[in-house]
Amino acid sequence: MIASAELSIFEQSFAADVQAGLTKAGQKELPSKYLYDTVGSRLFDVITALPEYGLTRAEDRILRQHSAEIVARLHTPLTVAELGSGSGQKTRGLLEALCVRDPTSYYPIEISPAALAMCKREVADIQAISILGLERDYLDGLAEVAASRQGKPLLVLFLGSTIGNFDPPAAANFLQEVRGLLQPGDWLLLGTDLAKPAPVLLAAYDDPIGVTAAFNLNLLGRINRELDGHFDLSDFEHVARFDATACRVEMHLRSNRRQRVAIEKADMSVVFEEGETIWTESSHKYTPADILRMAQLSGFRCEAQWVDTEWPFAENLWIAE
Ligand code: AVJ
Repeated sequence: MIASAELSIFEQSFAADVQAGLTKAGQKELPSKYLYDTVGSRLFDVITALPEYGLTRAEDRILRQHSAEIVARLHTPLTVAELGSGSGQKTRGLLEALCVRDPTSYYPIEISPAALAMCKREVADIQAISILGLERDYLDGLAEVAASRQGKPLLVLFLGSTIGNFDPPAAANFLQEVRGLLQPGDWLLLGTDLAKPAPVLLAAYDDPIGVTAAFNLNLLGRINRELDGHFDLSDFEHVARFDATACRVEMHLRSNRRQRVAIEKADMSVVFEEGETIWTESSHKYTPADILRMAQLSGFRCEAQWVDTEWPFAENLWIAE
């Protein structure tokens, strides 16, 4: 029997992505979306509480301080779709403000079933909300929501600077695809972390109690659990780097010695040299000019922007042209 016959559809694509990333010539890599299994989603929630990781609190402050103004600019009854809802905590206030005005359908789109379940629990008691969670990739989920919008304008939420995980050409391409699913006049509320000094960023992605290290290493743990991998996690180390030219923080996992690791369900074994890394995530940081350029490149007009000054972060309200 061929191995793939025993794998679920999810395992097949996870195995294919692992295989492609770890056999890449030059820099090995793994897609950051696989960081968010049940363990990874919970570790990410702990990261958001760390004093060094100011990003989530900055966005919370913006959404709390300006929710009345944001809602006032969205002047009609809406259907809301959220790309990557996570635990739903950051969205709750905004949904409450919308639902007080009009009954609102909320579609969280989330590939992590654990996060989706948490999100539904978090917003379930809001008056006049109707919730339909979609366990899909972002664009598949958004296409479904767009098809069932019932004549109302769409508000797409893409918060937390998740856009920063795409490199700039992929980000522009992704936003163009989002735009392609929308109609003129639909909205996108986009969270973007802004450039700040390298030491601040490095501390945010390499915290002193090791939560981010655990979050990163869990990716190898997940490969062990779900693909019968044989990684010894004590042979790898979390590394955070700042690339000033690209203005991004990178997370890597560095092999402490030369070693060969088998991954049974990906039908492979891979050699790591001593000091070689697997690149697991990029988090791009933006200038206000970068954000305007992204809007123009992808067919949106920037309607408003709110910036947190304590931890530079911008919430952008874009309108589809
Ligand atoms: C949830 C993708 C925005 O890139 O800052 C946190 C994930 N990685 N610490 C980010 C993350 C390391 C986070 N995003």
